[in-house]
Amino acid sequence: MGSRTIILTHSDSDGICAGAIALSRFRGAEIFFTKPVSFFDDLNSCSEADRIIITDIAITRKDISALMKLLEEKSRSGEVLYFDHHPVPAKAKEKLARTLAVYVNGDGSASEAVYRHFQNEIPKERIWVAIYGAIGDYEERTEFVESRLRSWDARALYFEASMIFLGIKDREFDDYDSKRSMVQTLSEGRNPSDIPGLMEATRRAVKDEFSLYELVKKNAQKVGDVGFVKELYSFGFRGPSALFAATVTNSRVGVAAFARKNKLDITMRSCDYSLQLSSLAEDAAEAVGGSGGGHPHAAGARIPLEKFDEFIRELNKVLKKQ
Ligand SMILES: [Mn+2]
Repeated sequence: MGSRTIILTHSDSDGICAGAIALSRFRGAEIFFTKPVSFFDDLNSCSEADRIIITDIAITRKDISALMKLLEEKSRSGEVLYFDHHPVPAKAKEKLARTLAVYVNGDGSASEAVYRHFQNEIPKERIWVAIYGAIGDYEERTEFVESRLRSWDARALYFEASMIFLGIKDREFDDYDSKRSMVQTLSEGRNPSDIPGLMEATRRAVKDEFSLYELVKKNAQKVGDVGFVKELYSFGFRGPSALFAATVTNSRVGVAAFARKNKLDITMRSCDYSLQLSSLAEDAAEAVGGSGGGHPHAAGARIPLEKFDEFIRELNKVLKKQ
């Protein structure tokens, strides 16, 4: 019996690529997808693993103490390697660095972090996968990725990368089994364009995105410096919906809102990269009794259903301060 390695990763394109790079290093590892809300349970069910590799999974504020305990417990019975790029309080970061075999949480994509860690133990061409993951998360402008991009035909790499982040928006590839086989393919050094059907799926997704733009153009509204759309289109296109809402209304911030049960799910984007969207989302959401966060250029919030107008007002208020 060999040793058992489990890779827990996010199912977006950065997560898929980060998982594939880890799998290049630990051939035969088992791949599981998770997300922040189910991270605790999924990690908890990783039993009898000699090694657990976690990539691109954020720790939510709410679960932090329980997760810290669980990570500690898991690292007593095996090796835990954790690569992420989502914000974590400094104290927790220090503790994780002391407790886990490897803890990396820095700038850039999770794919970059995993690649940098294993680069001397995997084929040199795996940098392509790191670049695809970085592009998928809008994180290719780091010094490391930019310098590596110069060694290859960047345009060809962008073409391949788009087949991951657009392809998984299509129904044929949005399930965990398809994504798992994508991880496998990438880990073996083959490209997204080698995956049967993915090119056609990408073409469908990009067509959907352009028709979404037309829809947003017809439906977007503007209050102050915020453009928004409500209940437009399906999952997978929230980011573009929000961004187009800003673009077509010529606003600094774009919002896409979707009702989910008794809450409103808010996605926020901006073309103004000097804004810290995550703190805008957090402040405006907390002012109306919700919660928010994310990345500086891609953020979200969840607020009470009837608080949308108030949220937009608060958003304009905090926007004036930035
Ligand atoms: Mn991710």
